[in-house]
Amino acid sequence: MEFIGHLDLDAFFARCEELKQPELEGKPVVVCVYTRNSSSGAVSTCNYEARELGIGSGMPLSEAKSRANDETVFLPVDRDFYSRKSRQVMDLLPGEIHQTSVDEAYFRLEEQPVKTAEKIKQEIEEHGLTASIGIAPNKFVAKMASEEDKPDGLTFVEEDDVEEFLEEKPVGDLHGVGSATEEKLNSIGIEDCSDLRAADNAHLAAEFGSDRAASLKARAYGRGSKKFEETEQKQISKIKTMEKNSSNYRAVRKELEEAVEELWNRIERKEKAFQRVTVILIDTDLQTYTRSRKIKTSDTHANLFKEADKLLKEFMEGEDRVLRRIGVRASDLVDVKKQTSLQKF
Ligand code: TTP
Ligand code: MG
Repeated sequence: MEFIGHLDLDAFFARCEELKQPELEGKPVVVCVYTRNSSSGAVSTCNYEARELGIGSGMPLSEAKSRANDETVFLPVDRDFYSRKSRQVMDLLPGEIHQTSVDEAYFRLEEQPVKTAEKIKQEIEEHGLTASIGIAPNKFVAKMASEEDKPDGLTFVEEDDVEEFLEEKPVGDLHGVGSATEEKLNSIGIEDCSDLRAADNAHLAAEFGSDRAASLKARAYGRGSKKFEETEQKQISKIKTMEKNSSNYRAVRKELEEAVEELWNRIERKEKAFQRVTVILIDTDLQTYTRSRKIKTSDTHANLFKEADKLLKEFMEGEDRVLRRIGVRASDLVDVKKQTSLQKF
């Protein structure tokens, strides 16, 4: 049975700031988008300590300041840092992922979904972050499940439990139900999913049209798509923990070979060619290093390994690091079919 996982990092930007400045931990931290100067703007996000003071995403800075205590720290967003952390986390997810924002992604889970998700959470913690993961038979229930037990949550909703999981959820929590639909539903006495299930079909259809009425009902029962959006994937990576920590090029190269092998399987299945190869190296202090090179469009396993190996060698010659994890990324992907037709010209 295949499940969908949905990952959402906890208080993401704020947690990143705590990682940059560990002395902030324990204090309320508010990350802000400033408009003109340090007195006007809005809250992007804040940590859980700040949420206890009633501060939250989207709040005007002036209001956040009025709720803050002496310990509260206000900081500007540092998108580059967050993107780097995000990349590290997304690389930990298995297989093809559908990333929907800097801190959210869907991924597939097959055998032992809970165990796999626990392992992913653990690996994320090694990067100093915590995540909430929802597992369900489809995407929209998975997303709701990841919200269920934030922060640091793991919620598994099996097929047979979907209806019960949704029963008392307000209709506004359902994917595809915006505030206008929510208001309209509320105005005819439909507050939660069990109300929506019980609603008279003709009545619903009269309000929303028959297609929309049917899709709302389906949502109330937890029926939804498993399909990953057909967004064009621009990169694929594979990172693995090595059998043993090592600073020896030969030993690391063997591990790299395995990572390349796994990555190659996925690239080949997708019929992609790549134009950039990156190696990702994580040492025993969990520092991440990347070495990357743009190459001529290529679609062979041999080239992928050759380029990755070169990058690894250069890194190992230049840096004396004991490595713990190793990864490889192929990016600037193009369709093999398109590429060959281009070459004809
Ligand atoms: P969220 O996942 O919504 O928020 P979060 O990760 O901070 O907190 P939670 O533990 O509830 O998941 O959004 C991810 C990041 O997007 C967040 O860290 C900051 C940014 N963001 C904004 O800039 N403005 C907003 O209004 C929201 C909601 C988020
Ligand atoms: Mg989040």
